[in-house]
Amino acid sequence: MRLDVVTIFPEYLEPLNVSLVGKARARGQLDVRIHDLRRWTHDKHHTVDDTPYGGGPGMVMKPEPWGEALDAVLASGEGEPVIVVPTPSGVPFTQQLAVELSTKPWLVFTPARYEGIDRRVIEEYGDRLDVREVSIGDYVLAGGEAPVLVMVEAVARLLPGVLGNAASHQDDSFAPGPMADLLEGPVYTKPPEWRDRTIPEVLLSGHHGKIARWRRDQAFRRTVRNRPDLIERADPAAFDKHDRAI
Ligand code: 6GU
Repeated sequence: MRLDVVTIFPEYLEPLNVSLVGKARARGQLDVRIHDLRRWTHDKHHTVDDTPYGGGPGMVMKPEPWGEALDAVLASGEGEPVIVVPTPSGVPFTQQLAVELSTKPWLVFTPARYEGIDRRVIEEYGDRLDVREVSIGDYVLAGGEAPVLVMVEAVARLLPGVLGNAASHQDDSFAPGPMADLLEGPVYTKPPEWRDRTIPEVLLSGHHGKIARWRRDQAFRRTVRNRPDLIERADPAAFDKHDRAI
Protein backbone atom coordinates (compact mmCIF):
# COMPACT_ATOMS: atom_id res chain seq x y z
CA MET A 1 0.00 0.00 0.00
CA ARG A 2 1.16 3.51 -0.80
CA LEU A 3 0.39 6.40 1.60
CA ASP A 4 1.04 10.08 0.89
CA VAL A 5 0.61 12.82 3.51
CA VAL A 6 0.67 16.51 2.60
CA THR A 7 1.22 18.71 5.67
CA ILE A 8 2.81 21.94 6.89
CA PHE A 9 4.35 19.91 9.77
CA PRO A 10 6.25 17.00 8.19
CA GLU A 11 8.05 16.37 11.52
CA TYR A 12 4.67 15.65 13.16
CA LEU A 13 4.53 12.46 11.05
CA GLU A 14 7.87 11.13 12.33
CA PRO A 15 6.16 8.50 14.51
CA LEU A 16 5.39 6.73 11.21
CA ASN A 17 9.08 5.64 11.32
CA VAL A 18 8.49 3.74 14.59
CA SER A 19 6.99 0.45 15.72
CA LEU A 20 4.45 -1.42 13.59
CA VAL A 21 4.19 1.18 10.80
CA GLY A 22 7.95 1.78 10.78
CA LYS A 23 8.60 -1.96 10.48
CA ALA A 24 6.03 -2.35 7.70
CA ARG A 25 7.84 0.45 5.81
CA ALA A 26 11.24 -1.15 6.38
CA ARG A 27 9.86 -4.47 5.06
CA GLY A 28 8.48 -2.75 1.94
CA GLN A 29 4.83 -3.49 2.84
CA LEU A 30 4.07 0.23 3.11
CA ASP A 31 5.41 3.03 0.92
CA VAL A 32 4.92 6.22 2.99
CA ARG A 33 5.72 9.61 1.46
CA ILE A 34 5.49 12.81 3.53
CA HIS A 35 5.30 16.11 1.62
CA ASP A 36 5.71 19.68 2.92
CA LEU A 37 2.77 21.74 1.60
CA ARG A 38 4.94 24.87 1.63
CA ARG A 39 6.94 23.41 -1.24
CA TRP A 40 3.97 24.38 -3.42
CA THR A 41 3.87 28.03 -2.33
CA HIS A 42 5.51 30.78 -4.42
CA ASP A 43 5.75 33.82 -2.12
CA LYS A 44 8.68 34.75 0.09
CA HIS A 45 6.81 33.80 3.28
CA HIS A 46 5.47 30.46 1.95
CA THR A 47 1.94 31.53 2.88
CA VAL A 48 -0.63 28.73 3.19
CA ASP A 49 -3.51 30.54 4.92
CA ASP A 50 -5.65 33.66 4.60
CA THR A 51 -8.65 35.30 6.27
CA PRO A 52 -12.10 33.74 5.76
CA TYR A 53 -14.61 35.26 3.31
CA GLY A 54 -17.68 36.37 5.23
CA GLY A 55 -15.57 37.15 8.28
CA GLY A 56 -15.20 35.20 11.47
CA PRO A 57 -12.35 33.96 13.61
CA GLY A 58 -9.29 32.04 12.48
CA MET A 59 -7.67 31.46 9.13
CA VAL A 60 -8.49 29.23 6.16
CA MET A 61 -5.96 27.24 4.12
CA LYS A 62 -5.59 28.75 0.63
CA PRO A 63 -6.63 26.55 -2.31
CA GLU A 64 -3.64 27.12 -4.64
CA PRO A 65 -0.92 25.28 -2.65
CA TRP A 66 -3.28 22.32 -2.03
CA GLY A 67 -4.21 22.16 -5.73
CA GLU A 68 -0.59 22.16 -6.86
CA ALA A 69 0.41 19.66 -4.16
CA LEU A 70 -2.40 17.24 -4.95
CA ASP A 71 -1.83 17.50 -8.71
CA ALA A 72 1.86 16.66 -8.16
CA VAL A 73 1.13 13.75 -5.82
CA LEU A 74 -1.55 12.35 -8.17
CA ALA A 75 0.81 12.60 -11.15
CA SER A 76 3.53 10.72 -9.24
CA GLY A 77 1.62 7.44 -9.02
CA GLU A 78 -0.35 4.91 -11.02
CA GLY A 79 -4.16 4.93 -10.90
CA GLU A 80 -6.31 6.92 -8.50
CA PRO A 81 -5.93 7.15 -4.73
CA VAL A 82 -8.62 7.58 -2.12
CA ILE A 83 -8.14 11.05 -0.64
CA VAL A 84 -8.74 11.18 3.13
CA VAL A 85 -9.41 14.68 4.49
CA PRO A 86 -9.22 14.72 8.31
CA THR A 87 -11.79 17.13 9.76
CA PRO A 88 -13.94 17.21 12.91
CA SER A 89 -16.89 17.72 10.48
CA GLY A 90 -16.27 14.39 8.71
CA VAL A 91 -17.88 10.95 8.96
CA PRO A 92 -16.73 8.91 11.97
CA PHE A 93 -13.55 6.88 11.54
CA THR A 94 -14.65 3.38 12.56
CA GLN A 95 -13.10 -0.08 12.38
CA GLN A 96 -15.36 -0.68 9.37
CA LEU A 97 -13.87 2.31 7.55
CA ALA A 98 -10.34 1.20 8.53
CA VAL A 99 -11.06 -2.23 6.99
CA GLU A 100 -12.40 -0.62 3.81
CA LEU A 101 -9.38 1.72 3.48
CA SER A 102 -7.00 -1.21 4.10
CA THR A 103 -8.20 -2.76 0.81
CA LYS A 104 -7.15 0.30 -1.24
CA PRO A 105 -3.77 0.38 -2.96
CA TRP A 106 -3.19 4.10 -2.43
CA LEU A 107 -4.33 6.64 0.18
CA VAL A 108 -3.55 10.38 0.22
CA PHE A 109 -4.07 12.24 3.52
CA THR A 110 -4.50 16.03 3.64
CA PRO A 111 -4.27 17.13 7.30
CA ALA A 112 -5.14 20.82 7.72
CA ARG A 113 -4.34 23.39 10.40
CA TYR A 114 -6.34 26.55 11.12
CA GLU A 115 -10.08 26.41 10.36
CA GLY A 116 -9.67 23.97 7.48
CA ILE A 117 -9.09 24.00 3.72
CA ASP A 118 -10.94 26.23 1.22
CA ARG A 119 -14.07 24.24 0.28
CA ARG A 120 -13.32 24.42 -3.44
CA VAL A 121 -10.37 22.03 -3.02
CA ILE A 122 -12.62 19.28 -1.64
CA GLU A 123 -15.15 19.92 -4.46
CA GLU A 124 -12.47 19.98 -7.18
CA TYR A 125 -11.03 16.57 -6.25
CA GLY A 126 -14.37 15.16 -5.08
CA ASP A 127 -15.74 15.59 -8.61
CA ARG A 128 -13.05 13.25 -10.00
CA LEU A 129 -11.90 11.03 -7.13
CA ASP A 130 -13.09 9.20 -4.03
CA VAL A 131 -12.67 11.89 -1.35
CA ARG A 132 -13.59 11.05 2.29
CA GLU A 133 -13.88 13.69 4.98
CA VAL A 134 -13.24 11.77 8.20
CA SER A 135 -13.32 12.63 11.94
CA ILE A 136 -11.63 10.53 14.63
CA GLY A 137 -14.06 11.51 17.40
CA ASP A 138 -16.26 14.12 19.00
CA TYR A 139 -13.63 16.58 20.18
CA VAL A 140 -11.63 19.28 18.39
CA LEU A 141 -7.89 19.01 17.72
CA ALA A 142 -5.62 21.80 16.49
CA GLY A 143 -4.91 19.98 13.23
CA GLY A 144 -5.31 16.79 11.25
CA GLU A 145 -1.81 15.38 11.75
CA ALA A 146 -2.59 13.42 14.94
CA PRO A 147 -5.73 11.97 13.25
CA VAL A 148 -3.52 10.85 10.33
CA LEU A 149 -1.27 8.98 12.78
CA VAL A 150 -4.36 7.34 14.28
CA MET A 151 -5.86 6.35 10.92
CA VAL A 152 -2.59 5.10 9.42
CA GLU A 153 -1.95 2.85 12.43
CA ALA A 154 -5.49 1.46 12.35
CA VAL A 155 -5.23 0.73 8.61
CA ALA A 156 -1.61 -0.53 8.54
CA ARG A 157 -2.15 -3.21 11.19
CA LEU A 158 -4.88 -4.73 8.98
CA LEU A 159 -2.59 -5.20 5.97
CA PRO A 160 -1.68 -8.81 5.22
CA GLY A 161 1.59 -9.75 6.90
CA VAL A 162 1.95 -6.53 8.94
CA LEU A 163 0.71 -7.87 12.28
CA GLY A 164 2.81 -10.83 13.48
CA ASN A 165 -0.24 -12.93 14.30
CA ALA A 166 -3.27 -12.49 12.00
CA ALA A 167 -5.49 -14.18 14.64
CA SER A 168 -4.83 -11.26 16.99
CA HIS A 169 -7.28 -9.01 15.19
CA GLN A 170 -10.02 -11.67 15.07
CA ASP A 171 -11.13 -10.78 18.60
CA ASP A 172 -10.34 -7.03 18.46
CA SER A 173 -12.98 -4.79 19.92
CA PHE A 174 -15.24 -3.90 16.95
CA ALA A 175 -14.07 -6.85 14.79
CA PRO A 176 -16.82 -8.86 13.06
CA GLY A 177 -17.59 -12.38 14.37
CA PRO A 178 -19.20 -13.87 17.50
CA MET A 179 -17.75 -11.14 19.74
CA ALA A 180 -18.91 -8.34 17.41
CA ASP A 181 -20.53 -5.45 19.28
CA LEU A 182 -18.61 -6.28 22.47
CA LEU A 183 -15.49 -4.65 23.88
CA GLU A 184 -12.54 -6.87 24.76
CA GLY A 185 -12.39 -8.14 28.31
CA PRO A 186 -9.45 -8.20 30.72
CA VAL A 187 -6.23 -10.12 30.02
CA TYR A 188 -3.61 -11.65 32.33
CA THR A 189 -0.10 -13.08 32.11
CA LYS A 190 2.53 -14.49 34.47
CA PRO A 191 3.26 -14.41 37.34
CA PRO A 192 0.18 -16.20 38.72
CA GLU A 193 0.30 -14.01 41.85
CA TRP A 194 1.34 -10.36 41.94
CA ARG A 195 0.97 -8.12 45.04
CA ASP A 196 -1.46 -10.66 46.49
CA ARG A 197 -3.59 -10.52 43.35
CA THR A 198 -4.33 -13.81 41.62
CA ILE A 199 -5.62 -14.88 38.21
CA PRO A 200 -9.32 -15.78 37.72
CA GLU A 201 -9.31 -19.52 38.39
CA VAL A 202 -11.21 -20.44 35.23
CA LEU A 203 -8.25 -19.27 33.11
CA LEU A 204 -6.07 -21.91 34.79
CA SER A 205 -8.69 -24.67 34.40
CA GLY A 206 -7.81 -25.72 30.84
CA HIS A 207 -11.56 -25.95 30.16
CA HIS A 208 -11.86 -24.17 26.79
CA GLY A 209 -15.67 -23.98 26.84
CA LYS A 210 -15.76 -22.43 30.31
CA ILE A 211 -12.95 -20.02 29.39
CA ALA A 212 -14.80 -18.84 26.26
CA ARG A 213 -18.02 -18.31 28.27
CA TRP A 214 -16.13 -16.41 31.00
CA ARG A 215 -14.46 -14.18 28.40
CA ARG A 216 -17.78 -13.42 26.80
CA ASP A 217 -19.31 -12.52 30.19
CA GLN A 218 -16.41 -10.21 30.96
CA ALA A 219 -16.71 -8.57 27.53
CA PHE A 220 -20.45 -8.15 27.98
CA ARG A 221 -20.13 -6.59 31.47
CA ARG A 222 -17.45 -4.19 30.27
CA THR A 223 -19.56 -3.15 27.28
CA VAL A 224 -22.66 -2.53 29.43
CA ARG A 225 -20.57 -0.38 31.77
CA ASN A 226 -18.38 1.55 29.28
CA ARG A 227 -20.37 1.57 26.03
CA PRO A 228 -24.08 0.91 26.59
CA ASP A 229 -24.69 2.53 23.17
CA LEU A 230 -23.03 -0.52 21.54
CA ILE A 231 -25.54 -2.87 23.19
CA GLU A 232 -28.49 -0.67 22.12
CA ARG A 233 -27.25 -0.52 18.55
CA ALA A 234 -26.54 -4.28 18.20
CA ASP A 235 -28.81 -6.91 16.65
CA PRO A 236 -30.70 -8.46 19.63
CA ALA A 237 -29.98 -11.88 18.06
CA ALA A 238 -26.30 -11.27 18.90
CA PHE A 239 -27.08 -11.94 22.59
CA ASP A 240 -28.02 -15.26 24.18
CA LYS A 241 -29.98 -16.14 27.32
CA HIS A 242 -26.80 -16.19 29.37
CA ASP A 243 -25.83 -12.67 28.23
CA ARG A 244 -29.26 -11.36 29.14
CA ALA A 245 -28.94 -12.78 32.65
CA ILE A 246 -25.95 -10.46 33.30
CL1 6GU B 1 -9.85 14.56 11.78
N1 6GU B 1 -9.30 16.91 12.85
C1 6GU B 1 -9.35 17.82 13.84
N2 6GU B 1 -8.73 18.98 13.70
N3 6GU B 1 -10.01 17.62 14.96
C2 6GU B 1 -10.62 16.44 15.09
C3 6GU B 1 -10.60 15.46 14.10
C4 6GU B 1 -9.92 15.73 12.97
N4 6GU B 1 -11.32 14.40 14.52
C5 6GU B 1 -11.75 14.72 15.72
N5 6GU B 1 -11.36 15.96 16.07
